[in-house]
Amino acid sequence: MARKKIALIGGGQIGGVLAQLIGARQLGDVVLFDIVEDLPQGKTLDIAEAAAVDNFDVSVTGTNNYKDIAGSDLVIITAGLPRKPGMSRDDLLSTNAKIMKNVAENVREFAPNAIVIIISNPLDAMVTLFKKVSGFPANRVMGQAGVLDSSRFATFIAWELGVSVKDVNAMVLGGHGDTMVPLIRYANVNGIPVMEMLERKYKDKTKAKEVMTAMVERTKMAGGEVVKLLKTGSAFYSPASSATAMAESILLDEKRLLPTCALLNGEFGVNGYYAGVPAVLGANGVERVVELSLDAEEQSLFDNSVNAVKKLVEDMARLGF
Ligand code: TXD
Repeated sequence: MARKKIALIGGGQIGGVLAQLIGARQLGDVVLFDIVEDLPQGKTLDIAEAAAVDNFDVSVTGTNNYKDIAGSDLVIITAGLPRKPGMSRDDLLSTNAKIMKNVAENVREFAPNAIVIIISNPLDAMVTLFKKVSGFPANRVMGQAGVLDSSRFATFIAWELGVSVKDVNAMVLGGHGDTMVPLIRYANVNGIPVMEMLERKYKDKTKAKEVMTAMVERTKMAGGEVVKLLKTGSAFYSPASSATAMAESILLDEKRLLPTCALLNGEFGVNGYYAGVPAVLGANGVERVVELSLDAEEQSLFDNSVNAVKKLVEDMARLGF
């Protein structure tokens, strides 16, 4: 079987870690593209020179020419500006929409059969724009946000309960903005509801609720917390890991059920918009969206989050995209 080919569009912070992770895991040959001259060549030379130590022999190369992404099975897009302290993701809309339109035109031309994972912010709008410009079918266009947001939620739960994060299952749905929806009722540690563990720990239902609310709020603001500390950009290790998990599920046809920014076609009561929902990822990309029952409060939080996505898409249309 021929090796898979993975193109990474954007050779900045996340793109660099992605090239390293995907190379080291030998998921396929990696081509890192950026408009900045020499940057992707330099990063990939550095990564390729670690191959002898890390024992991988896929090729990891850099380019400023879209022709080199031809024949890619998977394209992961991080092109665009990251946030600076005090900025919301939505503040990036006009700059990154311009970049995404250009990227989508080139991916459509040079890698027309690829499955595409978008990471650039504001995520839900960028995925919507890529889908519109590329004309690719919905199963081949998705965004990464939920795997990261869920991983952040799971981390805070593990720290709070003093258990390994490996045993925590937690999921965040909705848009990748401040209205995202961490699902409290479904969060568990190897099947044991997190709320029950908190109630036993504190022997007090009100206190348990307060602790959970604090974790939910920290999850929603977790991106901003990192931006504030880094000062010059946003999180990059964890977004790259999260997209790599999605890439692996697609390239190895694992059919993992991962929170994914996918196009909704009536699921969860939403039609024609992208939002974070559980989806099965395999060789055909988003193979299906998995519905689950939400109670009245969860549904209203989800609707609120989807409304934020709708507003963002309207703002983008007003800007001419
Ligand atoms: O979970 C998530 N979805 C995210 C998303 C979590 C954290 C950050 N997320 C967003 O990813 C962030 O807000 C940004 O919009 C993207 C990329 O973040 P990164 O930290 O990697 O930004 P960098 O280091 O600035 O890299 C962006 C690169 C940089 O090298 C530019 O030269 C390049 O994008 N760039 C372009 N590449 C190709 N084509 C065009 N037109 C272009 N313009 C800039």
